[in-house]
Amino acid sequence: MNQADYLAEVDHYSAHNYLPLPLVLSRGEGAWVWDLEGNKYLDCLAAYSALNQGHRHPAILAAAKEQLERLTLTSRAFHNDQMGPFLHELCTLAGYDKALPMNTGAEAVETAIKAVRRWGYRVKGIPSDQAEIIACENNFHGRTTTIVSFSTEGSYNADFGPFTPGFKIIPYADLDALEAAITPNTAAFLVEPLQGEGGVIVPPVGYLAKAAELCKKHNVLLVVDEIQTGLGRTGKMFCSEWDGVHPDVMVLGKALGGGFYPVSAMLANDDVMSVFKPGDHGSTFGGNPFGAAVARAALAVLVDEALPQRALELGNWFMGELTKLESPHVAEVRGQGLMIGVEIKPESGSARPFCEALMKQGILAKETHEQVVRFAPPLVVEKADLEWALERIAAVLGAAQPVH
Ligand code: IF1
Repeated sequence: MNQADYLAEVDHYSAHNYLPLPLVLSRGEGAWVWDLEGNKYLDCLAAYSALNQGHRHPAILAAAKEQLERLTLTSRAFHNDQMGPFLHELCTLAGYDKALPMNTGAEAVETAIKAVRRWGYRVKGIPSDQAEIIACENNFHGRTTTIVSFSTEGSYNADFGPFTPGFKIIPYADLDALEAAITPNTAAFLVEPLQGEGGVIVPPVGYLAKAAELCKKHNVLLVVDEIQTGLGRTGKMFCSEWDGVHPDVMVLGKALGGGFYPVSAMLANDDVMSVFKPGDHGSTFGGNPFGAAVARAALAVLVDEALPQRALELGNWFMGELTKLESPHVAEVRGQGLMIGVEIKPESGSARPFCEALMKQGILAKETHEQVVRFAPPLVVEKADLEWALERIAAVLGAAQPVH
C-alpha cells in the first residue's frame, strides 16, 4: 500500500473525528519520525507532549521489553510487583502521600472530580449533591461526557448533552472572578497552569499562587491539570512550580507513559485520597504491571537526563530565535519551556496552511485554535535539530505572501 491507499482506507473506515495532516508515519526515533517513503520529519508536536522523552527512548524500550517478557496485566484484584514501586517513585517525585493510577488523562481528571466531590461532602460538609467545581473558559481537560459538560468550546460538546451539572465557568487568569464564584458549596477549582489547547495561554506570574491562596482561604481544593504541562514540558518538572505552588490535587498523564502506553494518575495527600474505599473507584487496566514498568522508566529518564532543565534552556533560546524572525505573519510568540505558540495574524489567514507548508519542509507542527502554530518537540531534541528547523520555519513564516 502507498500513502494514498492508507489515507483512503482511513477515510473509509475511520470515524471522521480528526483532520490529520496528510502523511503516514511508520518509524520514529528521538525527535524524528519517518513516513512510508522514508522522508524524515522533526516532530514538533510530540503527541501533544506525550512524547517528552522522545520516540522509543532506549531506556524505556528496554524496560518495556523486559516487562513484556514477564507479566503484562493482573487487574487490581491482585497485586503486582511494578505498581507499588511506580506509585512510590511518582509520589516521591511529585511530593504527595498517594497516587491513584488510571490510563488516559480524561480518566485521571474524572478521578479527581470524584475525589473532590466526595471530599466536599464528607470532609467539608457540603450538602448532598450540591458540590460545585469551578473551571475556566477555554479549558481542555478531556472528552468524557462529564468533562465536556464544562467545556466552552462548541465543537467539543454541541449536541452531546444532557450535561453533568455542578460546574461553574470563570474567565482564565481572573482572580476576582475566582473569588466571586466561590460559595460554601465549592469543592474545588480545576485549572491548567498554562492553557495548551486554549492556544498556549501563559497566565501572568503569580496567578496560580494567588489562586492557591484564595482556595486555601475558602477551604476549596486546588486541582491542577498537569497532563500536558507536567513532566518537564514547561522547563520545570511541574508547571505549578513556576509559581511555587503545590496543588492539593494534581493530575498527570501523557508523558507519564513515556510515549509507549497510556498511563495517568491522580495525586493527592491522605486527607483527600482517603475518601476512596475498596470498590469505590477503579479501572481494569490502571496500575497494570506493563504500564507501571514503562512509567517508572519514563520518570527515570526525565530525572536522569534533566529534561525539565533542557526544556528550559532550549525553550528560552528557541522562543528567542522565533521572536527574532520578525515575520510579517506573526502576531505573537509566547510559551514556557518547550511549549511554544506562534500566533498568526488574522489577515494572514489561519494557522493550518502554515502547518501544511512546514510539513513540506520536514517539520511537523499542529495548529490549535485556528490562529496558533504550536511548537512542542520532544525534550530530547538536539539544539542542532532546532537550528535546522529554524531555517525552515523562517522560510515559511518569512515569506512575504501567506503560504497557501
Ligand atoms: C485529542 C487537545 C492537546 C489535556 C489536558 C486532559 C487531557 C488533555 C490539559 C485529556 C488531552 C490531548 C487530547 C488529544 C489532543 C490533545 C490536546 F488539542 F485536544 F487539547 F494536547 F492540546 N488535560 N489533550 O491536554 O487527556 O484523555 O486525551 O489522555 O486528540 O483529543 P486524554
